[in-house]
Amino acid sequence: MLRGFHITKGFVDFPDSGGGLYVEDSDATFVQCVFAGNRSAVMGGAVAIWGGSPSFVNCRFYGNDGGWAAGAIYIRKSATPTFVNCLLYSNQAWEGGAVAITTGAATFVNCTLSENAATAGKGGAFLDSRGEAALRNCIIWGNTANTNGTDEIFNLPAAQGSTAVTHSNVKGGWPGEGNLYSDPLFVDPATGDYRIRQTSPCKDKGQNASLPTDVADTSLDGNTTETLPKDLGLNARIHGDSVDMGAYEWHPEDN
Ligand SMILES: [Ca+2]
Ligand SMILES: [Ca+2]
Repeated sequence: MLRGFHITKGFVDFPDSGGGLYVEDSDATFVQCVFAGNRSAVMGGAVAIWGGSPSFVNCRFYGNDGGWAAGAIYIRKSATPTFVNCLLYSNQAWEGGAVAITTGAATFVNCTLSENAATAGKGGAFLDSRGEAALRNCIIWGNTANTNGTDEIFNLPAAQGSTAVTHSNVKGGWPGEGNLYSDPLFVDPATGDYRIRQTSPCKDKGQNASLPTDVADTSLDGNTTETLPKDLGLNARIHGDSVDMGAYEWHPEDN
């Protein structure tokens, strides 16, 4: 387990991928890590995941540039990574502004993806070509793509990429149980503050059953079998009636 690593300003040139980190057939867990300002000429500005089942918990990815595809995270070789309480913003690539999945099955729980950009093609936040992705309790809002109608999520239809979205807030809407299309009311995205305001429609609209166990021990109490107890800000993951959508739980002291 790697806790508290900051991986910044890495670069890989053609034909390599993963500007900050290349993870091959690994089940490593990355906790409270920051990936910022990394760059790839081809695929995966921050991280390339080739096989394996790595986990990223309470990690932030911003300002990464993937080159051709995957501004932050590139997934292939049937990898099955998991992302929990992660924030991905202001990443860019020609296609797949934050994430591109060639093959594999990625799971995102309580992640926030915003202001990512596909500068020359499709999928402002997600580009899923032949993989499967499950997005639960997520906020996917305000990403942009050069191709009309693919600002947030794009599945390559002919290749049967499939992104299953539930209990999430997606700008423009997306089919799936419990999904919303309503401004999440971030506190101050201009300064990277993607907490939600008291009046946010995302409050209490996640599904508690989607929360994983605390494998990364975000609470640092030695208990890794309890239900995820912390959010990205290390505040209680559930406040009020139910878990919120997104990486941060709303708390009265927030705003
Ligand atoms: Ca709540
Ligand atoms: Ca714990």
